[in-house]
Amino acid sequence: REIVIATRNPGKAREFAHAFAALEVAVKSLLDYPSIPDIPEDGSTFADNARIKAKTASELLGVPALADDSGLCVDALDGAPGVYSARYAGEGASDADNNAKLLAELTGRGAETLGTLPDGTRLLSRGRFVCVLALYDPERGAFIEAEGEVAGFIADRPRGSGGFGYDPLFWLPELGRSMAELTQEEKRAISHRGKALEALLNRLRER
Ligand code: ITT
Repeated sequence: REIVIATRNPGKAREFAHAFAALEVAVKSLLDYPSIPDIPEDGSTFADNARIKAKTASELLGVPALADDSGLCVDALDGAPGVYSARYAGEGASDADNNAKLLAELTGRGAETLGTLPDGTRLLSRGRFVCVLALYDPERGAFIEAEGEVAGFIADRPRGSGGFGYDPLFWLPELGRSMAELTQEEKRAISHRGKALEALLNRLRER
């Protein structure tokens, strides 16, 4: 069995490959299909963008496709970067650029410190990661969707080298670690993506 994930984000592709390993499903991503053009994400919600990516990839490849649209919503920034998380510092921005932009925005707004960790790290805002998954089945012409979220704090300096994106700045108070300090298993158990995938698999089992 094989599933195509409609993503070119290597961090996401890695997490899906890990999650599906136990199910003995071979995972491909758009990184395996370089001839497929970049899919314009012009939706205004995570769900819109997930549907656009899943349906477009599915129609181009002629197989079911699963898309993940996700992002970081920061309270002190009124929910930004949200659906713009991947291109917060501009089109084609690196994770490092986006993290630098996030800290600059938070310090620029003079966000008050919500807490200080023993090593001096300051917690600048509450925030949450959101993930919407859309699986498009070309035979039925229908979507199956699921959503997951995880709440935490934005720290004023990075910690850890795992994960991707904003993980080094995302502090999980219950675990006393940043998202980038978790193993793949630990991240899957608590993350927005892990929860959304769990919900999606439950929905598929119900059918
Ligand atoms: P695809 O559209 O090809 O899947 P993308 O990176 O452009 O890749 P999104 O539009 O969904 O995907 O943007 C998601 C961004 O949100 C991602 O680039 C990160 O900056 C951030 N993000 C999402 N999930 C994350 C996670 O688990 N850890 C850290 N940052 C995450």
